[in-house]
Amino acid sequence: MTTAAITPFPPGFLWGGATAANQLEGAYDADGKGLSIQDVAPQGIEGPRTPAPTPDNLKLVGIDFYHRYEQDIALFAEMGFKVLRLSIAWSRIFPHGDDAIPNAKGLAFYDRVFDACARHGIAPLVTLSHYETPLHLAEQYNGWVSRDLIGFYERYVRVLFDRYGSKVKFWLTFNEINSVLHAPFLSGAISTPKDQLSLSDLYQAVHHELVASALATRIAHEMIPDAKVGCMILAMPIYPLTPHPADVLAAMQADHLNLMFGDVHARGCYPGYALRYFREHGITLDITDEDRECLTNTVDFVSFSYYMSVCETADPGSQRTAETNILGGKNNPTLKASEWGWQIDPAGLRIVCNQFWDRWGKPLFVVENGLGAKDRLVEVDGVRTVLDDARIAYLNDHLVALGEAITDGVQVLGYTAWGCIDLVSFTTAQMSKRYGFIYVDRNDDGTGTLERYKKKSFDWYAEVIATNGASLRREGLRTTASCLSS
Ligand code: BGP
Repeated sequence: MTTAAITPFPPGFLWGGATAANQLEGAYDADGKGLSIQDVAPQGIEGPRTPAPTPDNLKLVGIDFYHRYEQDIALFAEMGFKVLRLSIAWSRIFPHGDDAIPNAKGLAFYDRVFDACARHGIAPLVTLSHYETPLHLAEQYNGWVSRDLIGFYERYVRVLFDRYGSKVKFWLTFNEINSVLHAPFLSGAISTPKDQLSLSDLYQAVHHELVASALATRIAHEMIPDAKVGCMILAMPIYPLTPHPADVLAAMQADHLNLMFGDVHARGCYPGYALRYFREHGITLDITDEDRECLTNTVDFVSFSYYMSVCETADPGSQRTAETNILGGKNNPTLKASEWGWQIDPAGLRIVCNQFWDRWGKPLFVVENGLGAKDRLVEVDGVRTVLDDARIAYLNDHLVALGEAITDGVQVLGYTAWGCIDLVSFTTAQMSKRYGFIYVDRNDDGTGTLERYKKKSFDWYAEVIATNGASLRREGLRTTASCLSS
C-alpha cells in the first residue's frame, strides 16, 4: 500500500508561469499594433525615453512570442502548467487607445493564443494592463492623470470581455498598481517628468486607476458571471530597521502607502490613514459620488508579485538604500541579495500572505516570483541546457514558505513563476536578467537565434507540479548558491 505524499497545497492548486506582452511578444508594429509606452523606453525605468522606437530596444522583438507562441505553450504544457498568466497589449487592440473601433488582427492573435492554451488544458490568467499603455494616451492625455482614460479603458475591457469571456475566466485589472507612485511613466503613462509631477496629480492618477479597476470588476461580473477578477499589487514587506518604536512606526507608514491599494480594492473605500495622508500633504482630489459608488465593486481575489522585502527607518541619515523592484527601501543586513541586488527573503512571502489574508479575507494568488540571474548555456550529454541550481533553490525556498502560509490557514488559489520563459527585463530592459525554466538564445546586444532550450529547472518545476508540491525540499533553506552575494 502506498501512502499519498504529504503536501500543504490543496487539490486543484493552480501551478503555472507568468509573462507580460511587452516583454515577450515582440512584433511591436505588426498587424496594426500601435506604439506603447514600452516601445520608447529602451533602458527600462531609469533610462531616458526616446522620441520613437530605437533598434537598441530589446522589447521590439522580445523573444518573438508573437510568432512562436504555439511552441512555447507546448513547452509550458510539458511542465504541466495549469495556468498561464499573460497580458494583452492594449495597443494591439486599440492602437492609439482612444480609437473607436478595435483592431481585428490584434483580437485574432489573442484568440489563437487562448485556443492554444485550451488545446493544452491551460487556463489563461489575463492582465488587462501590464505597463504597456498606448503611447498616444501618454502623449495626448498625460496618461492616468486624465479622467478620460477611465472611458478608454472601459471601452477596451468591454471589447475583451465580450470577445474572450468564454475562454478566459481569471482577469487582473492593473499590474502592480501601486508602482505608479514610483514609476509614473511606465506604470501610469504619465508624461510629466517625475520631478515636476505634483502629489495631487499623482494621486489623481491613482484614483482614476482605482475607479477604472473597480469598473472593470463590475463589468466583468455583469458580462462573464463565472469570471474571477483580482487586483495585482507589488508586495514588499517592510520591516523596521531596528526595534526602536520610531522605526516600527516608519515601517508601518511606508507599508500604508502600498496597503492603501489593496484596502480600496478589497474593502471598497479609502482607509482613514490615506485620507489623513492626503490632508497633511496638501493633496486635493476630484472624487465624485459616482466614483465612491463604483469603488464598492470589490475584487474576488488579491494577486501580487513577491520578490523581496526591505527595511524602513525614521533616521533621515540612514544610508542603507536598497536596490529594489521599483519601490524604495533600506537594505536588510541579515539577507543575501541576487546579482541585481534584490534581497532574498523566502519567509517574507509567508509573512505577506498572512498579512494580506488577515487584512482582507480574500483568496490570494501569487502571480509573480522568481530569481533574475545570469545563465550560461552548457552541453550535458550532448544536450544544451543551463544548470540553474540557484534558481531552483530560490523557488524551492519560496514555495516551501508559501506552503507554510497555506498551513497557517491562508487561502491561496495558485502560483505563477515570473518569466517562466526568459524574456526582457522590466526594470533594466536587459535579456541577461533571466528568470525562465526555458532559456532563450538572445543577448543584450540583440544577437542570438531565439532558439529555446530547457534548463535544469524545467524538469524540477515539472516534478513540483506533478507532485502538487510534495517534491519540494523542506529541510533547511537552500538559497545559498554561489551566485548570491551578501
Ligand atoms: C515586476 C513586473 C514584471 C517583471 C518583474 C521582474 O515588477 O511586473 O513585469 O519584469 O517585476 O522585474 P525585472 O524584469 O526588472 O527583473
